[in-house]
Amino acid sequence: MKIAIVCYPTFGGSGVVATELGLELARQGHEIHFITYRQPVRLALLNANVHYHEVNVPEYPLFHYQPYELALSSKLVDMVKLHKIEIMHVHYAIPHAYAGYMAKQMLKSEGIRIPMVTTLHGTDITLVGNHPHYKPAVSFSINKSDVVTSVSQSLKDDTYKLFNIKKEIHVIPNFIELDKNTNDPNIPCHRSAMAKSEERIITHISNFRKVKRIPDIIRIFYKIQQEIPSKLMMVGDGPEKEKAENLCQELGIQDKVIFFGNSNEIDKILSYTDLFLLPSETESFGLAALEAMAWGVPVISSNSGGLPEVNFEGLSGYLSAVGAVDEMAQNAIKILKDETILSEFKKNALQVAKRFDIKNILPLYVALYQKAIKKH
Ligand code: GMT
Repeated sequence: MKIAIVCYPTFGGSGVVATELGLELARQGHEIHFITYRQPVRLALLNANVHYHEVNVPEYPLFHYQPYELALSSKLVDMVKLHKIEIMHVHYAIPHAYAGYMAKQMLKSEGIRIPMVTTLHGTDITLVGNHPHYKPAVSFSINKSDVVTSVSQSLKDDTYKLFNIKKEIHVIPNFIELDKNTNDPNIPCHRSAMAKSEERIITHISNFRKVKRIPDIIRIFYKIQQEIPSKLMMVGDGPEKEKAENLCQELGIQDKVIFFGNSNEIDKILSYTDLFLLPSETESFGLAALEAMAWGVPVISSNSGGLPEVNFEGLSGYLSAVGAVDEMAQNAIKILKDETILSEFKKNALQVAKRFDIKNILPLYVALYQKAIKKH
């Protein structure tokens, strides 16, 4: 199949999922065209099956807001015609599903019919899309998609609750490529540079937005390090980072917390991590937690949104109510203080992650693509 993938090219989970999906489809022989405003961060190499088309939005002083949707829909029309693309898969409803629908209409007027798959990722529904300024456009473009998928049952339920959706929503969970973690001999372990051998390593990775409850992470770690020699790796960047750095100073733990900023070395960091923290206010799935589990890292998370579909209580880690910092710290200590318990959790985290192997998930998307193309 010739497939256009529209996504955000940033470090966010939706862009990562879209990129990894496209790369795996390309490995299976499909022709993939990524269409976005910058080369996606996880897209290192382009080849005969992997193409990237940049959406350019010319700056024009008349416009207070530059019209990205317009440029994206025009680019989609041009690329579909040029490369004879058979299906569009847009990740994140805003504004991708809207631009995709416009592209479909323009192509239809030229006699070209192409189906559109929209994957809902979370914040496009629960935080941003639900805002009255966007809601009618988001509802409309979801209802006009040929196929709609969501990354968890929880997000599916939220979508039906928050919008007037008439379409069936297919739940296709996010995935990880497990082979990469076990087979890559080129990942050197720099554990010794980060922590002493007797110290446990605890990690958080996110875009440091409010929804991630960054201060909770610092406070959980504060309690852990009082009982267990440990270091905290804070990976990512965003509006809450400075506040977190200040809180570490305030609590006197600045020497035990390393702020990495955005990193392309997630695999290296996870390879020596002992515990992952994700106490988010809401999380449609929690891809970062799954990526940690794929490295055999247990997870302490909140129990909100789709997290219980990924992190299994008492097996891959523990889940607590949002904001239950004390309980989360106690559970973390329970896992970390005993070598046997820790290695059992590590083993189980990897076992749970295996359920989300890309090899199991990819056929679900392929089947939906084939059905949609056939129907058109
Ligand atoms: O977590 C974020 O803020 C980024 C956001 C995104 O759109 O990239 O992540 C969402 O999509 C990810 C991939 O499907 C999910 O794993 C995240 O749980 C989801 N974030 C939220 O629901 C807050």
